[in-house]
Amino acid sequence: SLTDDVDPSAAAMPLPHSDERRWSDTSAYARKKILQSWVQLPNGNWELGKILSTSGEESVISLPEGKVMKVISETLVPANPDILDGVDDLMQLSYLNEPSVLYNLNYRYNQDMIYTKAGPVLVAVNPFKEVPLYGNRYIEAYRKKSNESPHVYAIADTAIREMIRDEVNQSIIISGESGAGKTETAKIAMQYLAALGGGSGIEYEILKTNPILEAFGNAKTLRNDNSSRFGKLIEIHFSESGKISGAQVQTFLLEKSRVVQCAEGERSYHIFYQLCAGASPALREKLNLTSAHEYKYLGQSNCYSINGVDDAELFHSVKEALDIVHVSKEDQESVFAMLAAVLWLGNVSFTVIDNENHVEPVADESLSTVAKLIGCNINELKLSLSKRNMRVGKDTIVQKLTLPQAIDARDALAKSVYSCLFDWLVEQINESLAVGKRRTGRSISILDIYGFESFDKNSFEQFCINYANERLQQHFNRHLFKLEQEEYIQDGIDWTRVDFEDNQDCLSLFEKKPLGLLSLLDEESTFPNGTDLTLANKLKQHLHSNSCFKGDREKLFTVVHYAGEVTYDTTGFLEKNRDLLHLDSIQLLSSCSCHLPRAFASSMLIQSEKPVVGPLYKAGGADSQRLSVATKFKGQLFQLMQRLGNTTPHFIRCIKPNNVQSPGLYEQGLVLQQLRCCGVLEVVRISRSGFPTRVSHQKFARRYGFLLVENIADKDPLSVSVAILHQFNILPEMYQVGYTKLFFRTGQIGVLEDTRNRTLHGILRVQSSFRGYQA
Ligand code: AOV
Ligand code: MG
Repeated sequence: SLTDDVDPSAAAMPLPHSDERRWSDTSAYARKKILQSWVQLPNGNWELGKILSTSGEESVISLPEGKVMKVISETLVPANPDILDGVDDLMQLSYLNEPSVLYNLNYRYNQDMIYTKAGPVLVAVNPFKEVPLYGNRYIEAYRKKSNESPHVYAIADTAIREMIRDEVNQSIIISGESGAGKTETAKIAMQYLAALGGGSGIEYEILKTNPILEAFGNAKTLRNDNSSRFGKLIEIHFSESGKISGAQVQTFLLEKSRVVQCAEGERSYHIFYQLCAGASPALREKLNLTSAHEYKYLGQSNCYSINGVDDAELFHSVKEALDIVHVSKEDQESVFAMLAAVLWLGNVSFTVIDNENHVEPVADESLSTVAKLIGCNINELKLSLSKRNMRVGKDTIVQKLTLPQAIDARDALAKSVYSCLFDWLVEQINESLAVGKRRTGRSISILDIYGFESFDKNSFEQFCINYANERLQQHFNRHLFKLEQEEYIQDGIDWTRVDFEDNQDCLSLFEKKPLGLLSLLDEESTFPNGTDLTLANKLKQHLHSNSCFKGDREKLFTVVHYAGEVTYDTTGFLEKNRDLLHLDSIQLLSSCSCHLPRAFASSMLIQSEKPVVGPLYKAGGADSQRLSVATKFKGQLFQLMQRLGNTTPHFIRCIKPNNVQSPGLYEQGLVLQQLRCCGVLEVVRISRSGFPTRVSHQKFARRYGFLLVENIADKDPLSVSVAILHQFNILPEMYQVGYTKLFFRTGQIGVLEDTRNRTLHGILRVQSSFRGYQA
């Protein structure tokens, strides 16, 4: 049979060290006698072939459907025996190479087994359809460990157990490209945590934050019908008994620009369409609401609905969810009024009033409705959209606005109102979830940020999103490769280095001072005469020699990201980075009779460290202290990384098998590119030859010492540890003894834990029957 011919020692053999960036075990094994092999077809896909004969440098291969091909033997890549088809951990593959990994994931995917372990990392391939893997029956099975196949539930289960066992906060870090399934995965993890840690009812509230945040922070893009346009970290708090005691949501940089403009075929935030479709007649009347088609902000992208999505129905779920997180009916109505105000603002038009092309808003239904909805004087609204107060030295001068300036002022107001509304909602949610306020015990954080994006046209938003993904990728690298290897070396154990792709160079391109992308962007943002073109030129001038940077024509530049090259268009960069707060808008909002706009005005003032007056970025002006958007974001990301750095991370890598959001379609090239760029293959390699579980001698001796038959508990921890290893016949190749810690291969500690649990259980039973006897 085919399997007999495969070298059985292959799996256990350490991989040869090599400078090859990808797989090093292919050619070495290819020369051995193998019957089944991967052949790369001209279209780049791999196909399984049988080697019919080999002579000299060439082999003759038979492919499915009777094709026969002559190929250079060196290009063949060994295939695994059929018996390994669909293994649930890629570490179990005898031949670890790209086509085998691709095949294995595909094999499982075809049977709806979308989860596969890659050593310590869970790989999730997006099914783009409902798969029968979730719900109470499954949760129960994972809780009881009667189902051990890879799953988000299993990851969440490990996180809870390790949180309790090690008394360390945990994090579940989900990454992957846009549309790969991060947000769904985050919800699945939350579902499990809620089921296990539930009881108080707070878990129900936590789950209900999802429909709210998705309605207000997700939108249809060309990549994903439900694309998150903000980053989210939800920290779920547990009491000492392992029950959920509360939670806190932190969000990152919402894409504001979408409120006033989005690309053809995309949509603005879901909630706008939901409101237009689902509002009751009474609410419609109150908000003077019409259909989504009537609003200019929603009309420009020519896309109003999403296949298979009922916006009206979703509006009701959002209202229900708001009830559950204790947003009062009155507040909900105010929220909807703000949304309607934003929509109506988009319909405000302007008319020229003098021969210098100054404009003022047309006093029509849109203008009066906005004034009514936010509760302000219509004349003040009109003024704030036609004039701007500027401070020059000690004097205030009034500048009349031209049409582009007025449109800017109008859109800026709409964007601020929406983003303040989003932040306000997050605040309400947090107040509702902060049960008891007192934070005892431990937490599990789930991170779901917007995935890496590359469109035909990429702007400031993609620039920030992709920068965030670089940071996250480094966290992944650092944890799984660098720290791992450094720890082995520090503890003096045998270890051959595995090379991995470091993205430090790209991060430095962003972060280096003073000549990095962010610094140069900020510098140009403070120059009164800076334009998007001068920014592009400046970047090219200073960064042209950087290997991660490529200049391009006019306003374009390209960054070589870990996940691929992205060309950015600097159009709008400066404005979006400055994110001007117009004093007039803030004043207007603070004069409103409704409480929400007033709350927005004060939060806008708090956000800016200095009082906001006129254009903020006068050279040397007092207001240039205000942080730019990019710098603030960078600060948030650093904080995030620090927080995650204090947790035990569990990584989930979501993979998008096709670009058309379609079930059953598995494109090899697309999957391979994602596996490559996020280092999943190297993770398997390092884990297979590595020792992922490590315990200090003390801890090990303390935990398992009582299992020893021979009483040597008074000996030093190292001797106790070694005695335990011997008593349990742990094979020498399965562990290494370091100076301070013991290192184990995957799965080894499980054997010991089982014995420990069984023994403890036995002891408890003996004790309770003893008590029974006394009574
Ligand atoms: P993302 O979060 O990674 O993209 P989503 O989690 O929104 O991606 O997933 C995109 C779509 O894929 C979902 O709307 C579902 O239709 C489908 N999907 C994903 N995971 C599953 C699953 N486990 N079962 C069934 N369908 C699934 V972005 O937010 O764009 O980076 O910014
Ligand atoms: Mg998402």
